[in-house]
Amino acid sequence: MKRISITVDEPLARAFDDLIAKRGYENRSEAFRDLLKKELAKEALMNPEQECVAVVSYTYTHGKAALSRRNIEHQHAHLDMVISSMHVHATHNTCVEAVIAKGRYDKLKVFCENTIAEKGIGCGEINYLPIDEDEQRD
Ligand code: NI
Repeated sequence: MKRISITVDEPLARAFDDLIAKRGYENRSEAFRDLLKKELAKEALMNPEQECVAVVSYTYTHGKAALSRRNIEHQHAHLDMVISSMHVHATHNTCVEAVIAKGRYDKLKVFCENTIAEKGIGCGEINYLPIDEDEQRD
């Protein structure tokens, strides 16, 4: 660990402390580390070749067999990226699926965006997590 200190104005310090309390951080260092990691992850995704894991999640109406079949076909067509998928029967009418895929950001982005653009998908979200096989950051 390396110690760094920063200076901010009073209103920003208060807002930061409010955020820390609201999110349940134990201290400023933990909160600041998370903010910094989030910015570094965003910066990493500026590189289209960045290796990532993506989590694509979406809802759709139960009983849409054609959509289910298209989703499965789409995943089979991208076996090189899809690691896992999960289906949850959220209500009698709503299904939730989460697909985890790994690969280069530019290729993953196309796969993920096409997944949630499929006709019949309710709401969809994509979360990209840059990964670095060589470096470990805590
Ligand atoms: Ni279901």
